[in-house]
Amino acid sequence: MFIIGELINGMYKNIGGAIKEKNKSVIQKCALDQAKCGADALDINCGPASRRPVDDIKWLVEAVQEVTDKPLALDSSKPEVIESGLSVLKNKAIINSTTADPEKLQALVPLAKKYNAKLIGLTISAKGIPQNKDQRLELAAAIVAGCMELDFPIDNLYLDPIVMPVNVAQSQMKDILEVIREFKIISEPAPKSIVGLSNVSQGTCERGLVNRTFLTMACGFGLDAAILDPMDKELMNAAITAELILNKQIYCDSYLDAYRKR
Ligand code: THG
Repeated sequence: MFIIGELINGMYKNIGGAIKEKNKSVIQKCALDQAKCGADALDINCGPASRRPVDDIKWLVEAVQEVTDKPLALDSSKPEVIESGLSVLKNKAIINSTTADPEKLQALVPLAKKYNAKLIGLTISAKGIPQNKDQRLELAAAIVAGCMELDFPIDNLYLDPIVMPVNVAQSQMKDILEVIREFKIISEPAPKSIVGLSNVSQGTCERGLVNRTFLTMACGFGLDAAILDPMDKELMNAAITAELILNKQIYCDSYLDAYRKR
């Protein structure tokens, strides 16, 4: 499982405050803490309150890459913000994200090619969030087609079914899980899959339990990557154990430690 740490996000008070006050050490500690807990990459999101996201993302990228060479996932709905982050990025890049809208694909797929970046494609369009499996697959196929037209390597594409909070869209959870498996049959080579995990537990009382249960189930449907809180040790242990059960890690009594030392 490819883990992208979600904690450098201006929606969190400490990070939002650090962006405002240009307090690098808060950001750098957050980057190092997540890497130490097993994050393979770090999401970078200025948050909804940022007045100057084009400048703020540059500052965040520069602060983070002073302390780690982990890949960075530039998280914004605005292509100009993503491009600004890419322009100063030395580490490997992940673009988070495009939608299935032609304007978005035409802006972001060439950028992903130019910077040799991985690309996350949300199965969403200007018409909104899909309400069933067929709509999700249709949007996924449109993203794959858009990437192929522009010669983007499909194995660098991560499709995201958009995880909804279970207390809002309980009847869609099964569709969201099943579509993760069905993404693989859209093309050869197959696109990969990713979820923003914490969405699933928003507004629930048992956030940790809801997160790790959903992640474990999604692993069974072939999930390749997740944006999550890597500081949640029980969650990370569940992810590692799910991979063990799926025969993606070799069993030994100390498999949790062995994974962390890899
Ligand atoms: N897909 C992709 N990228 C994404 C998402 C996705 N990026 C953003 C988000 N979704 C994933 N990251 C988070 C981060 C935090 C929370 C949810 C998802 C979260 N925050 C607390 C809440 O809302 O209750 C607030 C914390 C605070 O304010 O202190 O749950 O789906 N590709």
